[in-house]
Amino acid sequence: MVFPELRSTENYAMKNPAITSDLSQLSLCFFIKLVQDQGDQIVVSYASEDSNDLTVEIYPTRTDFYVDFKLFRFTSINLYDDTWQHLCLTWENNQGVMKLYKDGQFTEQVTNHATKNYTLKAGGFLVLGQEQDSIGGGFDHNQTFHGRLASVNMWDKVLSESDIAAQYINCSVPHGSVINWSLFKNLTRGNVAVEEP
Ligand SMILES: [Ca+2]
Repeated sequence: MVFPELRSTENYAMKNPAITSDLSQLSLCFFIKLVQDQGDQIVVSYASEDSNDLTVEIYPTRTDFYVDFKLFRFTSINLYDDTWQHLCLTWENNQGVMKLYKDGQFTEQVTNHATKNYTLKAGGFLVLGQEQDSIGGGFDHNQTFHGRLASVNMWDKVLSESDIAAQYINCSVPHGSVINWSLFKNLTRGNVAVEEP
């Protein structure tokens, strides 16, 4: 899926409702290819009536994930190298721990105790390529994604490192139990292009 260089709030993919039951843990995985760019880019945002439940925001020198507006900041990876890279994040609400895996390998973990016992609410909007200031809208030109995405999938559990490594090594990704990439091909808007592999 190709998000064009010319930033526009018209370019995105959206699924609603995206999650059918509340989540106390999750894994979100995708392949991403980025060229050098200024500022921040939103890869994924999930918003329900209660909150901006999940946001993935990439900056040139860091990658920020939010659960319920609570920040998990990762500084160990640089994604702006114009190659395909595989990212997985896992989060659970027992300890509020998020783990990041890059190219199938565990990379870094961050704990935010403020997310303990939080659950992502079902029935919200999941958007690829834009950040939602309101549910399903309120997009900001400056937070638009520019790059390529593939195999965006989400599960309602914390995947093991070996599960994640297999996704990367095999390049064949099982369908996510919560978000299934194959459905997104028909949910693009604007000038987002779908390329068959
Ligand atoms: Ca915003």
